[in-house]
Amino acid sequence: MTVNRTQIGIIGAGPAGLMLARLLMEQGISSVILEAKTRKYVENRIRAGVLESGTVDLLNRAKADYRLKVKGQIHEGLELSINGQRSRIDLKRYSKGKSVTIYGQTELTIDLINTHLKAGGEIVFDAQNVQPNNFNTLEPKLTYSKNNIDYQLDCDFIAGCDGFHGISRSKIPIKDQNIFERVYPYAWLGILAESPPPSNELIYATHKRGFALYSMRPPSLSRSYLQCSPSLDLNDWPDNRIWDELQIRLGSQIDSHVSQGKIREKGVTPMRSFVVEPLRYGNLFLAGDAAHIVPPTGAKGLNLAMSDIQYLADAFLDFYKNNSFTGINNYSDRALSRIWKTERFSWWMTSILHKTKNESSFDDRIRLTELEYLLSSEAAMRSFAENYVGLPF
Ligand code: RFL
Ligand code: PHB
Repeated sequence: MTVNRTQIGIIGAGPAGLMLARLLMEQGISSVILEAKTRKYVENRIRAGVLESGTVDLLNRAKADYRLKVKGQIHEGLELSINGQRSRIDLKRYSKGKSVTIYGQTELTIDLINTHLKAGGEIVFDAQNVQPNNFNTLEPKLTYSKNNIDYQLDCDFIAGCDGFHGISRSKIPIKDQNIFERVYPYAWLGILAESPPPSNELIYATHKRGFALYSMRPPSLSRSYLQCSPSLDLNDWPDNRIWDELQIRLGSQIDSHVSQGKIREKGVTPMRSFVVEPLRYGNLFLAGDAAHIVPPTGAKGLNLAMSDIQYLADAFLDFYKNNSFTGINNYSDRALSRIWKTERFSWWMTSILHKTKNESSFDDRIRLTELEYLLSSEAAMRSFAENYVGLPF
């Protein structure tokens, strides 16, 4: 067994683990990231696309925003389409000048990996059977193997940044996990297509046939989603059917603009709200999707992972620079306060835009009235914009 040592052992090279490693390194704190997948796999995962300004600021702190500054597309508004009628929400106007940046999670991940490796950071890709051990003591250890060699990584703290299906959360005794969960009775069928999007801004649509979303990966790709059944069989959805359905749900007003390019990727994403409390168990700290999931409607998952990481990096900094446990002791409560507000917004936005199969006529009318109120009230628009651009970190 080869034994190494670092200050923070990080499980997972998703946005959370990578950002934590970057922020720590900038402050002279050492870490090693253990990632189960290959670098190629991690860099090709297609996911989020909307960055809050807090996330953009953090990328700047991480010295990983050199491409974002050039390629990120600033959006000052978005559109809501209700049964084909489109209305714009001016995010900038209603959020005191803020906006969101469209930049793929794939690109952000590549930038963080490149920056970290160039700066001399250590990421072990393809690490097998990563196990957090002894995290209830002052001597936590991570064990793993690579190329049939066994390794042990001794550290002061372990950061579980290994996503919803990772190992970290499962190592906390069930009796110590308070779980809050809602599984939605629908999913999203997502596509990435070689076609320019039909609008300069995102379009969130609710329609009798269900929710749809037009998003983009500038300069030339569109990213679109359709509400579907969680058990949808992709074989039943040839490209033509997807384009037809998008056109129906997004409304006749965009028909002439839809360009039906080659679909590069198709996938089904289940919808879930999930929080585990607390985020700390001994010297194991959970962050990002390992600790919580939001349905993607509000575009919050990645951004929420980033605010956790800012709080966690600050907590470790407080410990190493000031010899103080205050940040570490407060991490869970501090992060959960923002997590729950974001859970609420994601749940609300999901609920008002998706039609459920057995929705009563009353529920349907309330949903539409909620949207009508949003579009007709300055107070409601301010509340929406404040949440969509992101609550402060
Ligand atoms: P990740 O990205 O899942 O990374 C976890 C990493 O841990 C590794 N791992 C392990 N490594 C070692 N040992 C183990 N036992 C391991 N188990 C797992 C995994 O391989 C992986 O590399 O979690 P992280 O870092 O917390 O980041 C969270 C975000 O990825 C996620 O919240 C977002 O993608 C959610 N999301 C969106 N968020 C937004 O902010 N804006 C959006 O527009 C947005 N759109 C989306 C989304 C997620 C989607 N899907 C597919 C879930 C759209 C979709 C369709
Ligand atoms: C995306 O571009 O993938 C995207 C945009 C907005 C969302 C979810 C996903 O709410």
